Amino acid sequence: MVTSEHPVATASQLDLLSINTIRTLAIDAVQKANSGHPGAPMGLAPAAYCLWQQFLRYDPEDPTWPNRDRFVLSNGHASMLLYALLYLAGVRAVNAKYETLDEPAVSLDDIKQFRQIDSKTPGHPEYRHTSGVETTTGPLGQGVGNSVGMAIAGKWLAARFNQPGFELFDFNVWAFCGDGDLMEGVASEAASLAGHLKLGNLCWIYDNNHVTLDGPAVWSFTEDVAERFKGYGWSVSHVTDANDLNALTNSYNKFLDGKDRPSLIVLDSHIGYGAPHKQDTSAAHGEALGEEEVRLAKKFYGWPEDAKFLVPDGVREHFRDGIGRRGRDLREKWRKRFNDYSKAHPELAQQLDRMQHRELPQGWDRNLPSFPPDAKGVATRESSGKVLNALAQNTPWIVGGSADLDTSTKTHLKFEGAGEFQQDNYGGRNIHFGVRQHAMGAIVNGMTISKLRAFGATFFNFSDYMRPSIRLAALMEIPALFIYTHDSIGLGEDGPTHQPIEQLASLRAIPGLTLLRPADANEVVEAWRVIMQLRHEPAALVLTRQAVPTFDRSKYSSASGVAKGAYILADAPSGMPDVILMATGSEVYLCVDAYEKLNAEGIKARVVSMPSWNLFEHQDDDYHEEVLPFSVKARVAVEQAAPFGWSQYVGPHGVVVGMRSFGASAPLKDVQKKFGFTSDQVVEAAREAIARSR
Ligand SMILES: Cc1ncc(C[n+]2csc(CCOP(=O)(O)OP(=O)(O)O)c2C)c(N)n1
Ligand SMILES: [Mg+2]
Repeated sequence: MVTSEHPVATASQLDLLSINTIRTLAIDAVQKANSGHPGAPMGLAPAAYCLWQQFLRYDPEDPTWPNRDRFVLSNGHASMLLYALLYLAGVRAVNAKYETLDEPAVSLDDIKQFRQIDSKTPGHPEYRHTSGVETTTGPLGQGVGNSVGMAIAGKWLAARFNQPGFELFDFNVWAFCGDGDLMEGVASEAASLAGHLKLGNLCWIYDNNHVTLDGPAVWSFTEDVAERFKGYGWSVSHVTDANDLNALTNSYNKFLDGKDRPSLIVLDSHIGYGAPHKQDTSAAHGEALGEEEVRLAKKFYGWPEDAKFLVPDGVREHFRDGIGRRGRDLREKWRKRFNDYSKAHPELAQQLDRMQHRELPQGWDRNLPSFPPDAKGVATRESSGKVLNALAQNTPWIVGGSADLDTSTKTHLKFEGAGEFQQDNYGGRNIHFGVRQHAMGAIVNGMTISKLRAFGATFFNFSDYMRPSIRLAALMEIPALFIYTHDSIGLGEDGPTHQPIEQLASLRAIPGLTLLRPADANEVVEAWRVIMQLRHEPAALVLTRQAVPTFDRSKYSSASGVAKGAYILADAPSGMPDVILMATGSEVYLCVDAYEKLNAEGIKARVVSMPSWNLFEHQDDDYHEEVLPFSVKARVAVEQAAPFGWSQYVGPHGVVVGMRSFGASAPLKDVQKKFGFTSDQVVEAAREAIARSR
């Protein structure tokens, strides 16, 4: 057997055989697909093998065991590393009901189908698509961001559920990352918060291989990463040879011995072969090696040069005896402990069970406020804060916070015992994310994956700062919750830097994201009802800074229509309307005012409140026809935002009263007048639409 120039001195033959199996599976899969990144899996195989085989507390037979260690591959382009591990460790598949199946998460055939349509082995690891993948990675920096959320969740779960004699939660979160991850701002934000919170259950393993896609990392990345992380309050250790299993073992042990702060292990490695003189460029540049290079690589590893997808006898058994046996023992002990716990603490055990299945506790909607008609009304951020506080008392695993805007977003949980999540109070329900929107998004995702109902809040305009994480929440089909206040030019004096324009259109374009912009306090209640019952979709709740009237629901229809995304709020006294006025959020009352004025003039109008386009799209054709009859061509849409997208509802004769420019800094009334958001303007638009449709 040939070893590298930096021989794995203490490696047993089986260790090396296993490591090279991971490497050659990655090489062969990428070569067959003629696409992908073989270099990172080749370089990282020893570190990953050592972690999985010796340290990871993970039972391949039960991949959703709540106290399993989490393994995050933040450098998702190294996906074949993860697929090889899932296959070799024999991780089983889990179905949509969270039932473990008698089939592998990834088979050898799946590996042969790397990057092919409908395979279990897509280009980058996808949560929910492939069992055992703890989070979707690929957009660099997100995975390590998620890992901080998982570590927060681990601390929170321990604080809430561990009882004397019952240590239910003590899992660790291990994340692999590369230069790209550590260059991304989201990783820095997340690391800064993790250091502040002293998350000692978190370990990042940094593949310091000195290259990125374009070439040497020094072209753009020369800072002292170790010093930077020390500055964040992390413990930093160094492994100077990524093939040295002893050194790897020591560094992992050092992390486990520490635990008073997060750990960064800087792993000096060589992309590709794993040996300095053999650093090949193609692997570093994210391409298949090519047939000739594949043969050379195999020769270098002492592998049969013509063998493809070779898994030598004994390798899978070796994993079974290592991670498999250790994981099963730990998990069986835990299950037994949980059984006893269920008897001693039945209520807590039931809560855990519900959480794990993304179910709500009984009485989750107890004591929700309802709001009497009020012409002056209340800002939807205010009513939402009341509803959130009621809901969070009923559902103990609602945990979240804002990016330093609690007093503005009204998302602080104020009831007795809610508490602040801090390094000395990991049971707190209020998380202070600091001014770190992007990390907040990634962290909320990580907490949500860990089965908390996590939320993050900021001004709507700053949703731009976290869009990549919102998008991933939608892709992962997780019920992460994003609360956005100050939702339009209606915020007034802060001006155009803070006034969202295109954000509604932009978030509506994300597939699977449920966006709700309620019109009044009672719509807020209904919006929250919808949100709480989401299990596999993220939600964005978009709220006003300014007061909006609370509609008289004895005069207009019930707010329960929110669940259908759009509903007739006020209708023409008899028969078909001459014109339909549609709006969301704070513009609905302008339509109601206009409706009354038009009625007085004998023009039959209908008002459609449309808090959620995508919920409306989920309704059937009959409902669409009921709310927006095809025959009514005169239609007006009113929204203090870019008109982009409204044409699908107003049609060719319709008029959109929207924003065609950025806003302006001025008191609310002046801004609304300047940009034409008055009920008289809506009446004008209605006349125009009627004229156009004739
Ligand atoms: C946010 C983001 N930007 C760009 C890319 C494209 N990309 C994939 S790998 C890579 C290079 C990353 O370098 P490094 O993390 O050092 O990985 P290595 O090549 O060393 O495995 C880039 C730019 C990406 N996946 N995500
Ligand atoms: Mg690199």
